[in-house]
Amino acid sequence: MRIDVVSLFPEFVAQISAHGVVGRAQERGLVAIHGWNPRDYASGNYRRVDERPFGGGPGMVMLIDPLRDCLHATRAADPAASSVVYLTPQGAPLTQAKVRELAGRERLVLLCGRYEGIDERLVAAEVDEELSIGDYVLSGGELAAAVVIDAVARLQPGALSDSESAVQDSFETGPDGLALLDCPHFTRPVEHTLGTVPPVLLSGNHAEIARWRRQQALGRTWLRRPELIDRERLSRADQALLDAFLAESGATPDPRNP
Ligand code: 9WO
Repeated sequence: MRIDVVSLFPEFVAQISAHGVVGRAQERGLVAIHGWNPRDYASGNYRRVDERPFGGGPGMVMLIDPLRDCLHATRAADPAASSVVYLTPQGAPLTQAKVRELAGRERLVLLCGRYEGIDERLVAAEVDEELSIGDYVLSGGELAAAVVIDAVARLQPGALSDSESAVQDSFETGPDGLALLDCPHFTRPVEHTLGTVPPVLLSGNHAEIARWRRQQALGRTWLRRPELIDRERLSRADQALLDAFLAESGATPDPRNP
């Protein structure tokens, strides 16, 4: 997969993506990240990329032409079709389902804005979709682009050392189509002043351990993100696990109506 990043700070995104799973995925040739700077496509002595907004108000707006020439250059650099994704709080929410869809594409162009944003005519003419990583304002799209790159790169076949681990993570969907939060994790020592490890994890009984983890995942999802669970759609076994969890924890049966 090829990912082009259009940004006034392309090296910033490349730097974040040089480590860990994404760095390894690049070394293995599973993803190639290319940075592009619209300033290189700006004209005049000052190489301006921004101007004051029509209608007044604070801040600056990114000019159409340097961005357009830069985007056209990214397109010309590779024959594979590419969709242009603009990272903005006005975009559709990024979900794991969306990440899976993006990860299956041959090419992505991630467009990062700075200042107050990009001239809307450039967005209308060149952007295929707008994505948001959450309801907060950053100082630019670069960190959001790094989030997209990380989420997408780790799904490339061969990116993770244990091919199972991607499937087990929070928000990865199980065979029943249900997305649950992750269960808690523990490592040595067994006894610590902060507490002891749940005995079931030391039992060596893999069926019991799997059951406990499933129960913890169901319970925390129910308590923390009830909107992720449609109780009616749970299997009988899962309903029983959840009921036992709630009985044991003394939690309110329905966090939506406490
Ligand atoms: C600034 C602002 C200030 C007050 C009210 C609303 C506001 N929106 C913005 C804004 O969109 N600024 C952007 C800065 C311009 C485009 C790039 N920037 C950006 C991208 N900030 N935050 C993101 C972003 C991208 C994806 N997901 C979450 C946030």
